[in-house]
Amino acid sequence: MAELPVTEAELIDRFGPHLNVEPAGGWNAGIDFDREVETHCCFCGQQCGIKLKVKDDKVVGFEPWYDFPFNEGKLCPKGVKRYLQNESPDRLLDPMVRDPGAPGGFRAVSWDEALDRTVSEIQRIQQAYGKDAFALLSGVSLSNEKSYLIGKFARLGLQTANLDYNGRLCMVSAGAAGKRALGLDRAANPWSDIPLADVVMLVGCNVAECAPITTSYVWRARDRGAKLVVIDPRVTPIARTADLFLGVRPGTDSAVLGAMLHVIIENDWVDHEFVAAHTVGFDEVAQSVADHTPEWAAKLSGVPAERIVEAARLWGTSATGMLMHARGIEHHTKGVDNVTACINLGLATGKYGKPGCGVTTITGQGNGQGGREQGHKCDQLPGNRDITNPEHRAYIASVWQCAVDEIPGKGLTAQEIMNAIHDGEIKGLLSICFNPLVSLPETRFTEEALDRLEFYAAIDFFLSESAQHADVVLAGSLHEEDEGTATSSEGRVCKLNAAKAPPGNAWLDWEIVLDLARRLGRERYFPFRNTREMFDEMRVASHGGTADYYGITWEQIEAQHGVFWPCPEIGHPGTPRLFEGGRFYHPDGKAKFFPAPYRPSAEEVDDEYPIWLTTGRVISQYLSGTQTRRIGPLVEQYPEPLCEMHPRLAEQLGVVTGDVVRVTSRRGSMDLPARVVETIRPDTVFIPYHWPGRQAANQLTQRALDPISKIPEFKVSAVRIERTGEHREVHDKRVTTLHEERR
Ligand SMILES: Nc1nc2c(c(=O)[nH]1)N[C@H]1C(S)=C(S)[C@@H](COP(=O)(O)OP(=O)(O)OC[C@H]3O[C@@H](n4cnc5c(=O)[nH]c(N)nc54)[C@H](O)[C@@H]3O)O[C@H]1N2
Ligand SMILES: Nc1nc2c(c(=O)[nH]1)N[C@H]1C(S)=C(S)[C@@H](COP(=O)(O)OP(=O)(O)OC[C@H]3O[C@@H](n4cnc5c(=O)[nH]c(N)nc54)[C@H](O)[C@@H]3O)O[C@H]1N2
Ligand code: SF4
Ligand SMILES: [Mo]
Repeated sequence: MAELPVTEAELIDRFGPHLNVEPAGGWNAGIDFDREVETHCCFCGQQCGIKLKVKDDKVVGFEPWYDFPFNEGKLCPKGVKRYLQNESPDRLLDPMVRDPGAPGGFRAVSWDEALDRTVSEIQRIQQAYGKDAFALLSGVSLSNEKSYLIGKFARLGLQTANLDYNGRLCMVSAGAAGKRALGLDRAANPWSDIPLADVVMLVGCNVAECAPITTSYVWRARDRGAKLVVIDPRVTPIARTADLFLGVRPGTDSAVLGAMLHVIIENDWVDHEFVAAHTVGFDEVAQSVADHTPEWAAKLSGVPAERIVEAARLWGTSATGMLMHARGIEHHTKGVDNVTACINLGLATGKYGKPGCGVTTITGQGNGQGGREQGHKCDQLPGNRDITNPEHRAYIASVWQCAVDEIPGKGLTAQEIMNAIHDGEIKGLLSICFNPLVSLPETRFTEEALDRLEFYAAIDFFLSESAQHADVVLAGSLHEEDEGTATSSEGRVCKLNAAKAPPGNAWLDWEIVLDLARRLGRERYFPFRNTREMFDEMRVASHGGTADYYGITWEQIEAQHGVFWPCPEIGHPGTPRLFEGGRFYHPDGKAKFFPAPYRPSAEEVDDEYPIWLTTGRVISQYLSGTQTRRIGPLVEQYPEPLCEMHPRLAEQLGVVTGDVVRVTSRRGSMDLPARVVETIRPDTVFIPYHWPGRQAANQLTQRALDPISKIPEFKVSAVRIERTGEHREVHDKRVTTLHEERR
């Protein structure tokens, strides 16, 4: 392979997250602080342990927390710089109401005015149009306790069915497939299993940039001689060190994964004993891939048939193996099928419930795992219970001490809520920890919808792009200002500790929610005085559900450096590895195969829109960027979106790095500089999505949803690209690093 640019992520990939190298004089050199607080990173689902240094009720720095076993002091650039968001001049210090006459369009008001206004609008809208005409959109950067509180607040405070969360854009395909096949939705393994695998297969996950600490686990496996297989349209940093790379065309994974199963069956690499003892439905799945030959899959996916056969051989013949996937295969109208195809590979070869064996999603947001278990979703009650199941409803009603029929039924999912707002069926919205204007597909549609709301209130600590469309903005709390728990990608429940109090007139998020409940006259359901009391009720509410937290105490979490759920009794040590002994979580103890044959994506390329677009992330920016676009050193590293394209496509278009191109889909168009790289398929371009407005990748994406999980198809759009004639220096540290390297 040709010499490739050296990126920050690649450095991490080569040397391990290297920022735990203690500077001369020690971490504390030059930083004056009063105390250190052991807590976790506010960003991704790795939930790295970190110590925050505090001086005069301000977070002034950090120090690696070497004793926390998951990351052993390692941090990625976002973790290192997170403390800088604390003193941002943009921090909201007061509640605000829209006032076109005021500078910035908002005027600071008292909490009484902001909350009374919000409650009177909720009541007006619900009286005029029905309870469900007021919706709540939430997010899983929130702790388990807040997720639990929001779920209960929607059902018993607002009394609306229409509650959903930003994990709908993230984890739901994996969750639905896991629950359906295995009876439980959690990573199958602790990460300490990765180094025990003989083959590590990474499918649609940019580990080095999006789950950076996972890199060191993969490398430890490789140091033991494990083979690394990567399936991705881009040669991501970790893929550059792979033994086998399958450069799949976006949207064709189920063809490739199905063909791998076809090869495994053809060569009889199936673990018949495991399949017979612990699964049902294998024959139907075998039938469904009978025509998925490697040659057929090669035509669709552009991956040479030999590589598909080789990947199948590595997976099918090695004694141990871990398959890890993320949004690359989940952000599709067949996201659930893609995950199911991965699970089928694991079940067919008996790679579950043993050291170094498992098929596992890598969660995204900080509490992407815990937040999807505590009754935060439109179809769910705490403990990952089903809101339509009468027994589950009765149990939760007993915990909440309400009548069963006080709990509303299943509501709309996040994108469906936005569609209903656009249609005028939902008239009011409260959002917390969600920036839909940047993160939902088809930006123009979302903006139209937000402007049609009769009333919109947002709880945030920054005036996000969505909050700019709100009538009332409620100044909430940063991660480091509250305590609670969050559950990492591994399924490890971690303890978050408060480092400081919210500044100015900002409140803790949960104080805002409790006050709204009180003003709505529903305080009898919300007697909580602190986070601990919410945690304790949540434990009981989760008891007997598949996501059982009952036995977990804060003290045990701190003593053990995290507890893996399920943990059904006090004194139980937790469950790091799931499915041991081939025991799955369906009533019969067996896993279920489901057919997942290939079907096309919602949109195909044609003469007018001949190029595939896929979207995703870069290491230094986080999600809709509200936080990381306010942290100088991270902005400097990757200040604006760039359109990654292969030299062959660039040549066809007559484009070099820095030339501004116009990328147009059936939804809209955007202008942005090209970045020419050899690390992407020539028929595909990649745009990171962390920016708003005219820089938003979601101007181009579509609202097509997976029929089961209702996740949008962020990973496949058809576009055309033209030069605009403009050229700009692109300020991408990675490109600069390349020049410096070559000098
Ligand atoms: N730096 C950073 N880290 C993050 C985040 C962040 O915003 N920034 N966000 C966090 C969150 S919430 C999430 S969900 C995770 C996401 O983590 P990932 O899923 O790893 O990240 P993405 O960039 O969305 O997509 C991953 C890869 O999928 C590939 N891909 C695109 N289309 C396809 C396809 O059709 N098939 C296959 N096989 N691959 C495809 C892309 O090329 C990309 O390399 O990251 C978490 N960590
Ligand atoms: N095109 C494209 N679009 C995508 C994706 C993609 O790959 N491509 N990925 C999707 C994925 S996986 C995800 S997870 C979504 C994420 O999409 P969002 O959830 O909309 O993104 P965030 O940036 O996390 O927005 C959260 C908002 O909550 C605020 N916030 C953060 N923490 C807290 C807190 O503790 N309390 C309060 N009150 N507010 C808080 C932040 O300031 C921010 O304004 O985007 C999705 N959109
Ligand atoms: S963003 Fe993720 S990998 Fe980076 S330090 Fe935070 S938790 Fe760790
Ligand atoms: Mo995500």
